[in-house]
Amino acid sequence: SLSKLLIKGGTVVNAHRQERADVYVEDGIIVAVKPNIKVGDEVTVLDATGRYVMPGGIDPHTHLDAEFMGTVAVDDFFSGQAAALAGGTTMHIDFVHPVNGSLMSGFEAYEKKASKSCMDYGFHMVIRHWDESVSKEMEIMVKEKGIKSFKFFMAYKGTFMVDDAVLLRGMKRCKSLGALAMVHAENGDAVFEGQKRMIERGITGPEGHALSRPPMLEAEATGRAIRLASFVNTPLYVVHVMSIDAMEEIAKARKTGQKVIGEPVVSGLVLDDSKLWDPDFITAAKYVMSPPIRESGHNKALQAALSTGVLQLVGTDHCTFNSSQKAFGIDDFRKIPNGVNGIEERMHLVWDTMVESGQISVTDFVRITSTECARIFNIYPRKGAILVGSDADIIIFNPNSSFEINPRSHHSRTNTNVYEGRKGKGKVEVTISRGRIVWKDDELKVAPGSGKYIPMPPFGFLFDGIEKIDAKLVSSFKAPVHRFKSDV
Ligand code: DUC
Ligand code: ZN
Ligand code: ZN
Ligand code: ZN
Repeated sequence: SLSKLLIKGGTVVNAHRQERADVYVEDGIIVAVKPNIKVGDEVTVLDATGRYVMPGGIDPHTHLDAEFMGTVAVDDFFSGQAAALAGGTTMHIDFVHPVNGSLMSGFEAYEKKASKSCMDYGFHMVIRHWDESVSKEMEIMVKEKGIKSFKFFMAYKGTFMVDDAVLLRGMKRCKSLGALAMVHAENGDAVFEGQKRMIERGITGPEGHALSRPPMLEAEATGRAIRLASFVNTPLYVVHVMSIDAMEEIAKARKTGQKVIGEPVVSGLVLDDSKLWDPDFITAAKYVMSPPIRESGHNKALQAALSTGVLQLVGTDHCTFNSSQKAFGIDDFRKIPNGVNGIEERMHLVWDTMVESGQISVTDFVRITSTECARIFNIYPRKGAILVGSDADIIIFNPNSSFEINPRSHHSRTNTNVYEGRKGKGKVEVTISRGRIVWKDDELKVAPGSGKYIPMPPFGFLFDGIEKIDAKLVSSFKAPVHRFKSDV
């Protein structure tokens, strides 16, 4: 059935400007953005007076239902996405792992995991080894499956880690396919040595996690990946930039004009490593992720880098484990499943940390939480914008209300929320996912199977400036208003 929705009286914010306008939605698509839209009785009207009307968040970095370190992350595609929607995020991009070396088997396994989705999602693909079949399958992923980004782990020796030879070949293949190479940048050999050193010294607790893999190892791998990408002459996306040291490598490369994208994650922006020294094991183990959350000071510097554009978009690395899983590492920090939550908290924490603190504008907020991600993965302006023809993934945000993070009322399945007790200004009051009101009055209304896979189209405008993009796309974008006619 044709659903009609009017969002009235708010301030519409896009990455390129904000304006007083109403937003009219039909059948999941934005069909009008202008002041004083008049509608009939059959239309659901939401009052957004005094509120911002913004594109729903897009989280570029999540691990839902992920098999990792001998266990499985507790948030699957339904619970993780429900949590996301309650926090104003309407799309995420997850990492597909190959199965038995096959990218296609991995893709099919993830299609299955994602069949219970309640919001839209996309995929990156992890490359773990190299041979002819991987090279061939990469082409199939790009041309037939809508995957345009491939991630290489430079750490996790013995499981995910690839060496420089694989990384180089992978980067070359990305270049030839017009795909984007991504790296988890830590020197995995040195981390392995560092971990052994800690255990030999009797440091078996979570603090050993931080001590075994210092910022210099993140900086080394970041710099190495940047130079290899330069050698191959292909763009590079560095996931979860956690330290000043790694950020400076990115800043240096970008200054020379190299195409390097840096993604900080919420934990790196707002937390510090002090909890890793908590005498209570579980309290400390909750905070174990890789690269580690750094000493106080790195967070502020990453915020500054985000505000000046050295880093461009915010992810979460949402990968949640319950305390019973974190307890696997009670005698040895190397066995603590790595990962923290964030998919539900990202929008509020970025608002509070970056906008409320005066470091960035409201339009910048939209850019770093949504538009930039859509642009990098070439789904803008279908996603990441409130424009005629865009998908109706929209939030109504009240800057004068407030949020408080409470693991008893959060929507993730995890019992290890690292943001417990945090509060601040601003609240996502309504979330709309392709025209459906899924979050309102603190209530979720989500249905498994309602989310759609969003394939990434071939790159066209990648790495142009945002202003240029908008001028170009706003004038040339044909509104696909009837795209879902067949569903009606
Ligand atoms: N780091 C984490 O903390 N969790 C998932 C994967 C990763 O690289
Ligand atoms: Zn193989
Ligand atoms: Zn990683
Ligand atoms: Zn990750």
